[in-house]
Amino acid sequence: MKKTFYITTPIYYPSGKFHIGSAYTTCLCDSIRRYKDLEGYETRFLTGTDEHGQKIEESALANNKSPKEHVDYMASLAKDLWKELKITNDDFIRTTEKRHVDVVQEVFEKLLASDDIYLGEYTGNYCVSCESYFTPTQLVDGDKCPDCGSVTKVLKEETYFLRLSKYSDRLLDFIDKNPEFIVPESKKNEVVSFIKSGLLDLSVSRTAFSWGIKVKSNPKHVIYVWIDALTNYITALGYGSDNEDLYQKFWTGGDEVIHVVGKDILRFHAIYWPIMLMALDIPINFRLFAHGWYLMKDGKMSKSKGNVIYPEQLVERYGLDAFRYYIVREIQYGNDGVFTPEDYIGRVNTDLVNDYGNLVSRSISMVNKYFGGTVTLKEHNHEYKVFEEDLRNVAKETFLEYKKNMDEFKVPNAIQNISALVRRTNKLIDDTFPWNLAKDEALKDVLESVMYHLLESIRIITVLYRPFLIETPAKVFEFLGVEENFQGFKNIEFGSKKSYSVVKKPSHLFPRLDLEKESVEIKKLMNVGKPIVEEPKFEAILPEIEFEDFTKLDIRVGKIIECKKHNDAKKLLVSKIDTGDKIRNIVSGIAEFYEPEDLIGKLVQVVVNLKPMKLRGELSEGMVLCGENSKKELFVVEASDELSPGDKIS
Ligand code: ME8
Repeated sequence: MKKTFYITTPIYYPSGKFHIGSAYTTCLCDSIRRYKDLEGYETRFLTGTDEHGQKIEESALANNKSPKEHVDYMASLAKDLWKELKITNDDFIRTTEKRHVDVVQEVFEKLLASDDIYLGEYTGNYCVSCESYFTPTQLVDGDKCPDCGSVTKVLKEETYFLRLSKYSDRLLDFIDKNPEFIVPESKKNEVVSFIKSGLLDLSVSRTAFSWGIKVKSNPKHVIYVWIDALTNYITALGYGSDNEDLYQKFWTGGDEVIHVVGKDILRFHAIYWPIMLMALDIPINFRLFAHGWYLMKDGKMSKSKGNVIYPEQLVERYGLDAFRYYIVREIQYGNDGVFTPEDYIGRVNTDLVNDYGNLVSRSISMVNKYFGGTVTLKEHNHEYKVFEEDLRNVAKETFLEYKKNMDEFKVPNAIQNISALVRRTNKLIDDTFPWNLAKDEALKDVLESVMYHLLESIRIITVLYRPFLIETPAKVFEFLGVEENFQGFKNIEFGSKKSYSVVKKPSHLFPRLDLEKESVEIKKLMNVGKPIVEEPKFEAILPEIEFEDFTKLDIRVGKIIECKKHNDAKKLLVSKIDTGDKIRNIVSGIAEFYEPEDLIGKLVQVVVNLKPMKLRGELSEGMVLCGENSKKELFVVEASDELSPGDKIS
């Protein structure tokens, strides 16, 4: 019987159009799935959308739609995108589907009945965007979310709690006994220290909004979006339904289950999910692979920064395979990666155009030129045999390394293994000078053997590329006349296919890209098109105040004397400002918009009678006034040159 393999992406929030970040996780999973298929596993691949919660409710409102209309539309866009990227998911779960909702309600009731969930009260700063509460020490600038920077709201609500604390020792013990549960190891260590720092019971219901799955026994509560979302991995297999066949096959009786997640949501998957399963008495037989992020040169992708790139744009201009190759190749295992137009074009040109595409086209053209298109494995004892033997050894080693890397989810490393084999194969041409061999009739067998080695190596390379290049392998196999049974791992060994008849005129695989011109084109693509979720244009005017309220503010001219980056917070700058009375230490959240040296010497406006507070460990004795433009960029409000430090502003 075949071993089973079940792989999942996170279910994405359908709050906006998906950028290359979501496409990264999905393409990564699809490549791993395709690899496991080649390995002979029975595979299943799940993706979907996480459609409840306040964030979705608000983005529906911003689009003048009901939440259901909004998620229906967004889920259809997601499905179209995955189709365009030739993602092979077997199922697409939406958390608003009945098959999911019914089971989540039952799961909640089960956890209530076992007293793993209890009713209590919670007060705290809540970030709508991240659907999470934060403690005062976690907040930035007093009330901002440490993850996304949005202003949090203070909420007080009756809420159900999940007893995380009860399970923390069991979870630590589980992680200890299953060292491969979370990879990479560095991410596992983060989780372990988080658990060791003490787990508070988790608030798992909300009363402040209604777009969610209702608690069956107390419908004024909706179920916390993460409890709802995480359950998708088993509801999609039919857990708790009339037909649990898939659940039994791939989960309880399955061999390998892997949840692929971005590092941002590791904690939910590494702590809440296993604890939910323990409480439900369901085996934790999954593993977690947490990957890094695609960043842009100026940090996170965001529409307001004008640095977003969408997968469809790259596919349309450069083809599916170039995109799918780049996206899984560029982020190194365990790290973040930076998307730049130059790297994109450079990677495609180097690996696909120059190395692979060129190898295929020149090999086919030589086989046509010297042998009328047909070559067979030939024995010879010429000195060139050592180069061929070396190539065969490299091919063998490559496959072993590649498999090891793929089994450890080190996709970029596996691709590098293939690239090395491509280079080694190109080198066979440099080592043997076929055009010289062709001049001597006595060396015809040697030349044919060299040609055969080129084609056999291209076949192996192309098999290895199958998880990453979606359309190209079929073309190359057709160019080379490779039958289906030589297109998989079964006959990967060098020498399995003994002869080749190639096509006369292969079509072009990858057109060469003009680095400068195309980099400009990609920059133009960034952030064009109408964003589906419009940014709010004009912030509402606050309610009227009395003149006395205004006079409570003491605003003075200040001169920035020194300025440096905050040691511990990327968004903060720490300045020494002369405000006439003294030199003040002031922390401002403007590091994304200014280099410290740009500010030194500026005359600015400072609120000097704000109660001093500590921001990430730095004392702040006042506030520099800033204006925010529609792109959410901040600029300090400068004071006239006619004014001096300490002059009063009113
Ligand atoms: O968190 N680089 O959904 P989400 C790499 N609904 N990956 C990125 C990325 C980037 N720049 N941006 C997003 C949620 N991702 C929850 C998940 S699962 C039970 C619930 C990928 O739409 C990455 O995998 O915010 C990240 O973890 C995920 O999208 C977050 O997707």
